[in-house]
Amino acid sequence: MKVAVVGATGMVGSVMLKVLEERNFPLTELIPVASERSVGKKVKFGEKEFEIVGLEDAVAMKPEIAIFSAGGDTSLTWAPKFAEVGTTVIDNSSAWRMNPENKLVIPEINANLLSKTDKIIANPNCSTIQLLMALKPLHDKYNIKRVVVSTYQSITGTGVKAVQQLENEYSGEKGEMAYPYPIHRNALPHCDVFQENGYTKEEMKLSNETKKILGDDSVKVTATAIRIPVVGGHSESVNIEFSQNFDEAEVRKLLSEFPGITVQDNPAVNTYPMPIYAEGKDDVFVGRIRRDYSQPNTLNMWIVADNLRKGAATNAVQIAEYLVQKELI
Ligand code: A2P
Ligand code: 11C
Repeated sequence: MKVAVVGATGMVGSVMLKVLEERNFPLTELIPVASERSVGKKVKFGEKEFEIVGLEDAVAMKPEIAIFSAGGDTSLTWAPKFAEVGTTVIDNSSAWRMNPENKLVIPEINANLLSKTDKIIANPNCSTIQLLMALKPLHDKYNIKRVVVSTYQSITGTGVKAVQQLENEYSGEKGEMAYPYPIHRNALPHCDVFQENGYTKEEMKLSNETKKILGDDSVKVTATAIRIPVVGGHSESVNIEFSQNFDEAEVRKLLSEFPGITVQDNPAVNTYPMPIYAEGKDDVFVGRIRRDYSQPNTLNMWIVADNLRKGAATNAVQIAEYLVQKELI
């Protein structure tokens, strides 16, 4: 497989390279792509170095797969150009996610929807992926009516500029601000831009993408997304109301058996998921599983995952693996 990684120098793109290498993706040629600023520079992949090329040249090289993480505008303009030359694009931006023509895929949940005709496949938002991994087995069994989720999101979701802002604040240096306020010793109830309805775009992604991935518009989600000064991953406090009663032991079993989930839940010895341990791992970690005693048929839990891994790069590479395995390329 000839594979292009668009945004190869970025926060997610560099993890994509790492994940492709770690998982021994059947790659015959790597085409790292970035902006004109980076063309000619080199990136390391395994023992080799590859030269970064521009988008025009990358299209001309007709890769079988292009994995994009270079922002929505780049995806909107360039994904169709790759698709035209026969490349299958897996896009990590929000550009194509809610377009009815494009599949929104978490391989453990709905990769079966994919066919040879899907030329631009969307990777969901990071906070959606980890939420849905935990919701899917429970929805199948008990039918979810409503979810209330509050997120505690890593600054790596914003990109390099945010990581730099936090480092500057630690060291007392002045520099460019990624956020409107300091992030060190702070919590910002503000991820992505505000919309007319008073929610942020990040909060609405959690609601809209959930319905599309579950293929069920009846599942209601209301979200509050918070940015905190953490780098290892996103955390989510989740309250789930089912349309029927559930068995707590069965919930634990369903979660433990779902591929890609690790249950970490033993309050007696202070075992619960935390971003400091999720960092660099591909799994989604679930803990603090307990009945909500304030109303019937309702469950609380805490979900943590590395937003750059399962929330972005790993999920995209898993989609690519599925396409190869099922000979859909
Ligand atoms: P570059 O490093 O040349 O700017 P992040 O999300 O960490 O900010 O990274 C964004 C990624 O997208 C980088 O690899 C960046 O390349 C790339 N990128 C940004 N704008 C473009 C563009 N117009 N064309 C191609 N790649 C782009
Ligand atoms: C964040 N979820 O942490 C974002 C980052 O739609 O892919 C990724 C934005 C997206 O702020």
